[in-house]
Amino acid sequence: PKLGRLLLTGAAGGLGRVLRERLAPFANVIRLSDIADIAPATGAHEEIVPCDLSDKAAVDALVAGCDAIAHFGGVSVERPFEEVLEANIKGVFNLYEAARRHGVKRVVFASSNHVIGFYKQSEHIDAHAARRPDGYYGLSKSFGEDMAQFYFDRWGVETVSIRIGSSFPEPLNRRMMSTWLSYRDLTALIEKSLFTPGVKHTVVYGMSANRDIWWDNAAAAHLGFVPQDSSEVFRDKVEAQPPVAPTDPNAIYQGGGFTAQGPFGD
Ligand code: NAI
Ligand code: 15L
Repeated sequence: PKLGRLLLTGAAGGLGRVLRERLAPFANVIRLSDIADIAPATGAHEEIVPCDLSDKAAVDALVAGCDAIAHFGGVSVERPFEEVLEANIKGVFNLYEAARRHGVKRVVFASSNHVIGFYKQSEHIDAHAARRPDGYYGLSKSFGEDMAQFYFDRWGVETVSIRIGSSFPEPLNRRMMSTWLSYRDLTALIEKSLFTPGVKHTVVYGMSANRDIWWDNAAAAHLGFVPQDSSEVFRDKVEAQPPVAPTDPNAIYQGGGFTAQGPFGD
């Protein structure tokens, strides 16, 4: 299957720059959007539409004419609430409201492990575990998942919320040996998320086939996502790093150091 026009928000970001190339085969046209500068279009299959996600009218115009949305834009780390509010909370409302108005049927939402970051690394959870956000950023992703559920229940807009672990070229530390998601597996998961029929609102953990995992994807089995990569090939390199103290949040919590951010501004 192939979409007519796919909107990618966050196109100037770390993942956006990767997905710009990798999602291109899934649509005739990929509309690339960000508040930051985006490299110029490389051909007729790309459209560049700058947009601030907190600007409702601009997001409405951005979404018009799109068949599906891969929502990767917004604040991607822990920040003061007021920043998270604009980009992620108002932003996700503006996006879903535009999706409803323009009849967009499918959203892939870049949620995060920080929705459940206060679980211990010794705990194993599935998508139905009560959320335990580890900061304002995690709270905004939790809100985004609720927004997705509401827009499905009320308006039939379907979403796959991918609780991405750590998607980088390689795992950067011991915690990421468990949370790592390769770009290849991320791309495959987005493909499943865009094209699997009847997903309603599905929550899936975005992780590769790592050795020591904390998350159970049984509730998302209908996606048929089977990761191909594993952090294991980087083990020697990661374990050459200095050890992490057992009292360090990076060794205790699934959300690692995000659990120990803030307070901001006092
Ligand atoms: P990033 O920070 O590199 O990219 C996010 C992009 O969103 C940036 O280019 C930024 O300019 C844009 N943005 C920020 N505020 C905006 C606004 N008000 N309007 C429009 N655009 C705005 O982050 P990255 O790593 O590429 O992550 C992409 C998405 O995936 C984010 O939503 C992040 O929360 C999520 N994610 C990423 C993970 C990872 O391991 N890379 C892990 C979990 C979630
Ligand atoms: C995230 O949600 C962030 O966007 C990313 O930069 C990483 O910090 C990742 O989580 C992680 O937990 O490793």
